[in-house]
Amino acid sequence: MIKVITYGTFDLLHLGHIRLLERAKALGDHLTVGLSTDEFNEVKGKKAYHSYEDRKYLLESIKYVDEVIPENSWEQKQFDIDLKKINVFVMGDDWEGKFDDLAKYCKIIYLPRTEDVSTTKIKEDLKYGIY
Ligand code: C2G
Repeated sequence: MIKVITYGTFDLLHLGHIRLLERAKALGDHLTVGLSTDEFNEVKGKKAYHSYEDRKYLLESIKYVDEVIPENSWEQKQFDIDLKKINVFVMGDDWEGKFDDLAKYCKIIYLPRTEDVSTTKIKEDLKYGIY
């Protein structure tokens, strides 16, 4: 069984998130998502609209997602990969190169981001009535 993992905040779930999860799952048989906790989002300089519990519930409702675990730190990835015997680590290519150090533990794949959609863009468009 090929096990895949990816990480993120996945706030205001949108097409870009779903397409990332779909492509990540297609790379194996099992997809784990490391979901940024509200506390870790502070470290990342992000404030999610939905709580961790709600973002977790939403992700668990997606057919491509097999498991959701908390992402509490930048450093946990190697331990998650080791503990869960992950074969493939996937991120959108806005992270291109940033996690290459994990190549000693598993395959690293950066997937092209989906154009013209982001949580930030959704918030901005709603704020200025652009929709
Ligand atoms: N994504 C995408 N296309 C978009 C928007 C996002 O492919 N239009 C991808 C991102 O590249 C990322 C995933 O969807 O792989 C989740 O996006 P975010 O929730 O913004 O993740 P981020 O805050 O970048 O957290 O340790 C890693 C971090 O937790 C990543």
